[in-house]
Amino acid sequence: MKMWDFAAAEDDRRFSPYCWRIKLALAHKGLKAETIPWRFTEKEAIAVSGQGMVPVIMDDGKEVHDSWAIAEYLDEKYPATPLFESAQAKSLAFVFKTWVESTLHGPILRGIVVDLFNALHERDKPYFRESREKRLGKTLEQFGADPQQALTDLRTALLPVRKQLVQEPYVCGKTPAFADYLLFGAFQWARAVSPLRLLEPDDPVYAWRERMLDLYDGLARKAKGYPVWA
Ligand SMILES: N[C@@H](CCC(=O)N[C@@H](CS)C(=O)NCC(=O)O)C(=O)O
Repeated sequence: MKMWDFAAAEDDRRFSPYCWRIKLALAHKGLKAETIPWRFTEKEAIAVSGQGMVPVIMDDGKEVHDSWAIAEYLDEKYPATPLFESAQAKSLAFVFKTWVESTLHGPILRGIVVDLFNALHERDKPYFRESREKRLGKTLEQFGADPQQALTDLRTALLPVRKQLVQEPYVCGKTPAFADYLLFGAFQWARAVSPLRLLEPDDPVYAWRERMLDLYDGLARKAKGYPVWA
């Protein structure tokens, strides 16, 4: 299996939250993929997918893109160790995915946007600045002007997750599954490019993130990033 995976200036600094979900999902199933470093300005490399975003996977000659579609595909093709235990769990995970993207990605990006920009490959910087400033309606620096407020917003928004994590070790209960990977991707995005301390050590979400970093022989902890919570 091959997977196109977003890289920063260095090939081994992999930061995409959507790609991290899939790397954890593959490890969950004991599947291996060759990850190919990809950048914003390399759209032709994934032209086979008919769109311009990663993750994209190629498995047995079949192309699949979009992290949710890839998770569904993996559970269909490799049903052992499911990412979704039931149809009900999958529906709830879909709601959770939307919550992570609409409620958590924003404050995290406000906290790390300038570090993220600085970490990008030089070739990607003009594209990122132009496309994001158009989308945000302000400069990256204006958007990221108040990282402390971003942290407050993020930690407040994490309340529902925190309530779960004082009861059980994972979002999905006793063992991790796709909803954990959805949430963890957001933290791994920040860790790859920014020293900003997103969580305090007394936060149950912090302890969960430590467990997630250790999963699958430390897959996420071994990845290049900042040891901000050390
Ligand atoms: N809905 C997609 C979103 C993927 C996505 O936004 N990928 C970003 C990387 S984090 C991307 O490839 N962006 C390319 C661009 O903005 O041109 C998924 O879940 O896979």
